[in-house]
Amino acid sequence: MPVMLGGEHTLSYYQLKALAGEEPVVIHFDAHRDMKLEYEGLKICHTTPFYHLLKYISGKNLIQIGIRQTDKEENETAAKNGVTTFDAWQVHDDIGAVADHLQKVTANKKIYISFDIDAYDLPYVSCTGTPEPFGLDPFQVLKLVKAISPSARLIGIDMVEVGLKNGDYREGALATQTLYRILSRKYAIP
Ligand SMILES: [Mn+2]
Repeated sequence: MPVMLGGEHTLSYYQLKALAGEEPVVIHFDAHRDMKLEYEGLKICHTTPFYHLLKYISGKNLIQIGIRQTDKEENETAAKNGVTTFDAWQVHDDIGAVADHLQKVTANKKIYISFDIDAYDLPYVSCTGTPEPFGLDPFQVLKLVKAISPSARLIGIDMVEVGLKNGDYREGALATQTLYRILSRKYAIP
Protein backbone atom coordinates (compact mmCIF):
# COMPACT_ATOMS: atom_id res chain seq x y z
CA MET A 1 0.00 0.00 0.00
CA PRO A 2 1.61 3.26 -1.10
CA VAL A 3 2.35 5.82 1.63
CA MET A 4 3.67 9.09 0.26
CA LEU A 5 5.26 11.76 2.44
CA GLY A 6 5.72 15.38 1.46
CA GLY A 7 6.35 17.97 0.63
CA GLU A 8 4.23 19.33 -2.14
CA HIS A 9 0.56 18.41 -2.32
CA THR A 10 1.29 17.93 -6.03
CA LEU A 11 2.42 14.42 -5.03
CA SER A 12 -1.18 13.43 -4.37
CA TYR A 13 -2.10 14.11 -7.98
CA TYR A 14 0.23 11.43 -9.32
CA GLN A 15 -0.43 8.84 -6.62
CA LEU A 16 -4.19 9.18 -6.68
CA LYS A 17 -4.31 9.24 -10.48
CA ALA A 18 -2.46 5.92 -10.45
CA LEU A 19 -5.02 4.46 -8.01
CA ALA A 20 -8.14 6.03 -9.55
CA GLY A 21 -9.07 2.81 -11.36
CA GLU A 22 -9.86 1.23 -7.99
CA GLU A 23 -12.54 3.89 -7.47
CA PRO A 24 -11.71 4.69 -3.84
CA VAL A 25 -13.69 7.01 -1.63
CA VAL A 26 -11.20 9.85 -1.21
CA ILE A 27 -10.99 11.55 2.18
CA HIS A 28 -9.10 14.81 1.84
CA PHE A 29 -8.13 16.69 5.00
CA ASP A 30 -7.04 20.24 4.20
CA ALA A 31 -7.62 23.92 4.91
CA HIS A 32 -7.83 24.35 1.13
CA ARG A 33 -9.73 22.62 -1.65
CA ASP A 34 -6.63 22.61 -3.89
CA MET A 35 -9.11 22.74 -6.76
CA LYS A 36 -7.85 25.60 -8.90
CA LEU A 37 -7.58 25.15 -12.67
CA GLU A 38 -4.11 26.72 -12.54
CA TYR A 39 -2.00 28.83 -10.24
CA GLU A 40 0.66 31.35 -11.26
CA GLY A 41 0.74 29.78 -14.72
CA LEU A 42 1.20 26.24 -13.42
CA LYS A 43 -1.40 23.62 -14.23
CA ILE A 44 -0.17 20.91 -11.88
CA CYS A 45 1.01 22.35 -8.57
CA HIS A 46 0.20 22.32 -4.87
CA THR A 47 -3.09 24.21 -5.22
CA THR A 48 -4.52 22.44 -8.31
CA PRO A 49 -4.38 18.63 -7.87
CA PHE A 50 -8.03 18.04 -7.05
CA TYR A 51 -9.29 20.05 -10.02
CA HIS A 52 -7.32 17.86 -12.40
CA LEU A 53 -8.03 14.65 -10.48
CA LEU A 54 -11.75 15.14 -11.18
CA LYS A 55 -10.95 13.77 -14.65
CA TYR A 56 -10.05 10.47 -13.03
CA ILE A 57 -12.09 10.25 -9.82
CA SER A 58 -15.75 11.05 -9.40
CA GLY A 59 -16.50 14.14 -7.32
CA LYS A 60 -19.17 12.02 -5.66
CA ASN A 61 -16.35 9.93 -4.17
CA LEU A 62 -14.49 12.95 -2.82
CA ILE A 63 -14.95 14.27 0.72
CA GLN A 64 -13.09 17.45 1.71
CA ILE A 65 -12.74 18.08 5.44
CA GLY A 66 -11.43 21.14 7.28
CA ILE A 67 -11.82 23.55 4.37
CA ARG A 68 -11.70 27.23 5.30
CA GLN A 69 -9.82 29.02 2.54
CA THR A 70 -11.32 28.67 -0.91
CA ASP A 71 -12.67 30.79 -3.77
CA LYS A 72 -15.81 31.08 -5.89
CA GLU A 73 -14.47 29.02 -8.80
CA GLU A 74 -13.30 26.21 -6.53
CA ASN A 75 -16.65 26.16 -4.74
CA GLU A 76 -18.46 26.00 -8.08
CA THR A 77 -16.22 23.16 -9.28
CA ALA A 78 -16.91 21.26 -6.05
CA ALA A 79 -20.67 21.82 -6.26
CA LYS A 80 -20.88 20.97 -9.96
CA ASN A 81 -19.05 17.68 -9.41
CA GLY A 82 -21.00 16.61 -6.32
CA VAL A 83 -18.04 16.89 -3.94
CA THR A 84 -18.95 16.55 -0.25
CA THR A 85 -17.52 19.35 1.90
CA PHE A 86 -17.27 19.59 5.66
CA ASP A 87 -15.67 22.94 6.34
CA ALA A 88 -13.83 23.59 9.59
CA TRP A 89 -16.87 25.27 11.14
CA GLN A 90 -19.06 22.22 10.46
CA VAL A 91 -16.44 20.00 12.10
CA HIS A 92 -16.29 22.34 15.07
CA ASP A 93 -20.07 22.74 15.43
CA ASP A 94 -21.20 19.15 14.85
CA ILE A 95 -18.38 16.65 14.56
CA GLY A 96 -20.83 13.83 15.29
CA ALA A 97 -22.61 14.45 11.98
CA VAL A 98 -19.29 14.41 10.10
CA ALA A 99 -18.25 11.19 11.84
CA ASP A 100 -21.60 9.52 11.04
CA HIS A 101 -21.28 10.47 7.39
CA LEU A 102 -17.73 9.11 7.18
CA GLN A 103 -18.74 5.87 8.81
CA LYS A 104 -21.63 5.36 6.37
CA VAL A 105 -19.90 6.21 3.11
CA THR A 106 -16.76 4.20 3.83
CA ALA A 107 -18.43 0.94 4.84
CA ASN A 108 -17.07 -1.90 2.66
CA LYS A 109 -15.37 0.61 0.35
CA LYS A 110 -11.81 1.11 -0.79
CA ILE A 111 -10.55 4.41 0.58
CA TYR A 112 -7.71 6.80 -0.08
CA ILE A 113 -6.63 9.47 2.42
CA SER A 114 -4.90 12.67 1.41
CA PHE A 115 -3.82 14.57 4.49
CA ASP A 116 -2.52 18.12 4.18
CA ILE A 117 -1.05 19.05 7.55
CA ASP A 118 -2.64 22.51 7.29
CA ALA A 119 -6.01 20.95 8.04
CA TYR A 120 -4.78 21.46 11.60
CA ASP A 121 -5.23 24.84 13.23
CA LEU A 122 -2.47 27.37 12.76
CA PRO A 123 -0.87 27.06 16.22
CA TYR A 124 -0.15 23.34 15.56
CA VAL A 125 1.50 23.89 12.19
CA SER A 126 3.87 26.84 12.22
CA CYS A 127 6.21 25.36 9.60
CA THR A 128 3.85 24.55 6.71
CA GLY A 129 3.66 26.94 3.75
CA THR A 130 0.09 28.21 4.01
CA PRO A 131 -1.19 27.81 7.57
CA GLU A 132 -4.74 28.98 8.28
CA PRO A 133 -6.49 29.83 11.56
CA PHE A 134 -9.80 28.27 12.65
CA GLY A 135 -8.58 24.76 11.89
CA LEU A 136 -8.96 21.30 13.37
CA ASP A 137 -7.35 20.11 16.57
CA PRO A 138 -5.70 16.69 17.06
CA PHE A 139 -8.64 15.23 19.00
CA GLN A 140 -11.07 16.19 16.23
CA VAL A 141 -8.83 14.59 13.62
CA LEU A 142 -8.49 11.45 15.70
CA LYS A 143 -12.26 11.22 16.13
CA LEU A 144 -12.74 11.40 12.36
CA VAL A 145 -9.94 8.92 11.68
CA LYS A 146 -11.67 6.52 14.07
CA ALA A 147 -15.07 7.17 12.45
CA ILE A 148 -13.99 5.59 9.16
CA SER A 149 -15.61 2.18 8.95
CA PRO A 150 -13.41 -0.76 10.00
CA SER A 151 -14.87 -2.57 6.98
CA ALA A 152 -13.20 -0.05 4.64
CA ARG A 153 -9.85 -0.85 3.03
CA LEU A 154 -7.16 1.80 2.74
CA ILE A 155 -5.46 1.52 -0.65
CA GLY A 156 -3.17 4.53 -0.36
CA ILE A 157 -2.36 7.58 1.68
CA ASP A 158 -0.34 10.74 1.54
CA MET A 159 0.73 13.12 4.30
CA VAL A 160 1.83 16.36 2.71
CA GLU A 161 2.86 19.99 3.18
CA VAL A 162 4.72 19.10 6.36
CA GLY A 163 7.56 21.54 6.96
CA LEU A 164 10.48 22.11 9.28
CA LYS A 165 11.61 25.61 10.20
CA ASN A 166 14.01 26.86 12.85
CA GLY A 167 14.46 23.33 14.19
CA ASP A 168 10.82 23.25 15.36
CA TYR A 169 9.99 19.54 15.36
CA ARG A 170 6.41 19.88 16.64
CA GLU A 171 4.67 19.88 13.26
CA GLY A 172 6.63 16.82 12.17
CA ALA A 173 5.74 15.04 15.40
CA LEU A 174 2.06 15.76 14.84
CA ALA A 175 2.26 14.53 11.24
CA THR A 176 4.05 11.35 12.33
CA GLN A 177 1.54 10.63 15.07
CA THR A 178 -1.40 11.31 12.79
CA LEU A 179 -0.04 8.94 10.18
CA TYR A 180 0.77 6.31 12.79
CA ARG A 181 -2.74 6.47 14.22
CA ILE A 182 -4.33 6.16 10.78
CA LEU A 183 -2.08 3.24 9.85
CA SER A 184 -2.96 1.50 13.12
CA ARG A 185 -6.68 1.34 12.29
CA LYS A 186 -8.26 -1.88 11.13
CA TYR A 187 -9.01 -0.43 7.67
CA ALA A 188 -5.27 0.11 7.10
CA ILE A 189 -4.26 -3.46 7.92
CA PRO A 190 -4.60 -5.87 5.00
MN1 LIG B 1 -3.63 23.09 2.27
